[in-house]
Order: sequence, then structure tokens, then C-alpha cells
Amino acid sequence: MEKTFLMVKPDGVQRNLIGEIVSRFEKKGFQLVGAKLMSIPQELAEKHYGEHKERPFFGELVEFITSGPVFAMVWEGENVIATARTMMGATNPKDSLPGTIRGDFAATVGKNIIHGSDSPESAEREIGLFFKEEELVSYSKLIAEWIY
Ligand code: DAT
Ligand code: MG
Repeated sequence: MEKTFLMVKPDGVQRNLIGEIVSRFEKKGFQLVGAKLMSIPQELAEKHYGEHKERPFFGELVEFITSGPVFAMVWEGENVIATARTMMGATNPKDSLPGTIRGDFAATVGKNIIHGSDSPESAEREIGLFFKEEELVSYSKLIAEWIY
């Protein structure tokens, strides 16, 4: 089953949105397989956002993501990578639709509440950066029969 890396960013944690965000993915039918509240070390932040190294906002981005605790998660489900991106909404909250997480809770691109992997390759890479294999839990739920 497909897995993705999702993370409530420091603004989402400070704004008490962990429960709201977890709840949305649970209700959708996805399964939580790993989660932890953590502070991101500088080096991990730079690796995680490595694709944006040359962008003018890279420094601010790393500073922001290390500015307070984040809630890192791995979720599992059919098409969870793309579906989670849809549920998150557009990167810039000025474009994200109501009903999406960023559309409902974020106002600026610099503080847009949530991170989600954008492809199978980035999901694998990001899960590997943030979680050890033994931190991910494989289990089945009876309700899966009513989703799949
Ligand atoms: P996403 O988080 O939707 O995958 P991204 O990978 O393009 O978006 O960018 C990573 C983060 O960088 C994004 O969530 C917020 C920040 N960011 C992106 N574009 C920005 C910009 N033009 N100015 C400031 N921050 C930006
Ligand atoms: Mg991205």
C-alpha cells in the first residue's frame, strides 16, 4: 500500500491544528503508520528542503521549519500521496480552495501549516529522512473492508 510523509509545520502546531489535521486524514480513510512530535535539526531541514536550495526563500524556509516543534507523520492508503496533496490545497494559500487544509487555515505561503510529499520518489526519500524502519507500524483494521 502507498505511503506518504505528512508534517504539521511549526505554525500548525502552535495554532493547535494537530488534531484537526490528523482527524481529516483519519476520516478520509487513510491509516496512520507512524507519528512523532519533534524539533527538526538544521541539517535535516536543509536536506528535507534540498530541492529549494537555490531559491531566494530557502533561508527563511529553513529558519521557519526549525523555529518550533513539528508533528511528523507517515500515512498509508490507496493513492495517499496525490490525495493528501489535494486535501492540503495549493502551496500558496491565496490559491488554495476552501475545504482544503491550507484553504481553511492558512493565509500566507510562508506559513502554510502542512507539508506533504509530492511524488512517490519524494515520499520514499522523506519517510527515510524522518523515520527509522522500526518506527513505522504495520497493522490492519477491520474497517479497511468498508473502504477498499
Ligand atoms: P509545497 O509545500 O506545496 O510542496 P514547495 O515544495 O514548492 O511547496 O515549497 C516548499 C515550501 O516553501 C512551501 O510550503 C512554502 C515555501 N515557499 C514556496 N514558495 C515560496 C515563495 N515563493 N515564497 C516563500 N516561501 C515559499
Ligand atoms: Mg514540496
